Amino acid sequence: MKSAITVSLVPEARGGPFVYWDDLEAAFASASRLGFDALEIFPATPEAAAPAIVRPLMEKYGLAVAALGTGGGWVAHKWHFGSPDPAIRAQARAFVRGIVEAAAALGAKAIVGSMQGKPEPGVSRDQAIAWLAEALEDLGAVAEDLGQPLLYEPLNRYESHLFNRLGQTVEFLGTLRTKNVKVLADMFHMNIEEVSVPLAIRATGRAIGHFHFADSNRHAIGFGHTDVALITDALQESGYDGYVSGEVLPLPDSESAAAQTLRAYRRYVLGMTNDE
Ligand code: LER
Ligand code: MN
Repeated sequence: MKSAITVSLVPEARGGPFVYWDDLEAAFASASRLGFDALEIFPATPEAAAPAIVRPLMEKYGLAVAALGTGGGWVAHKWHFGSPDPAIRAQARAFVRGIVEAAAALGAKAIVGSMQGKPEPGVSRDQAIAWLAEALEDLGAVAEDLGQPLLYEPLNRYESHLFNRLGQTVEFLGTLRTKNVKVLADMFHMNIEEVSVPLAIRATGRAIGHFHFADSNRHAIGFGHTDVALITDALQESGYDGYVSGEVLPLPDSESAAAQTLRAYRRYVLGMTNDE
């Protein structure tokens, strides 16, 4: 596995669970100094994560990019796949496609989280799921042509009326023709929704394509009450070999949340003791 840490470049996302904010180069510099393998970037537009901007920073600081989030389309424009307005659904799809292309150019995956669909008057859950499926068929195939899986993230009940648990998500993804959409398992959402987080991880196994590392209160791992070892053991045993990415609140401050995330990653994922 490899370590990653999040940076948001979207002013409208303020208050959200991102460790670094606003300044991409400062995030690269801090994550590199602390010893992370990669950054996960939440850009406002595909252009903000263009290779001409991001590649030189990857080279200068020796970091990879794990993933790009697409939620900027929701927080900045209120676009999503479940809108009754076909023009908004088309905008949502074009935005995510742009991020899929920018991500692939960086060797990274794109994440469909809040763009998946919000409740709308007159739109049934079945209809919203059908539109989500259409979008994932299209975007999963686009990502496949570019050599990357697409990530789909089940969210907790307060953020999504579609799929809240890993098991439901795997079942839904199994109905798609594309086999290129993988599950993003986020410890914060799982803590709210799963009967057992370790069992959900074991049952999902190889379908997990990305992992958000957060404690029960969405602070850095170790700052809440999660029994972390049970979860990281399940992840190891499921054969997961991707990024473990700190998507947490910047508390008490960005640098401390990042440093704590890396300490926890080294202890629980790499099995290192304090003096190594
Ligand atoms: C995005 O990865 C996520 O987990 C959402 O809850 C952010 O609001
Ligand atoms: Mn997440």
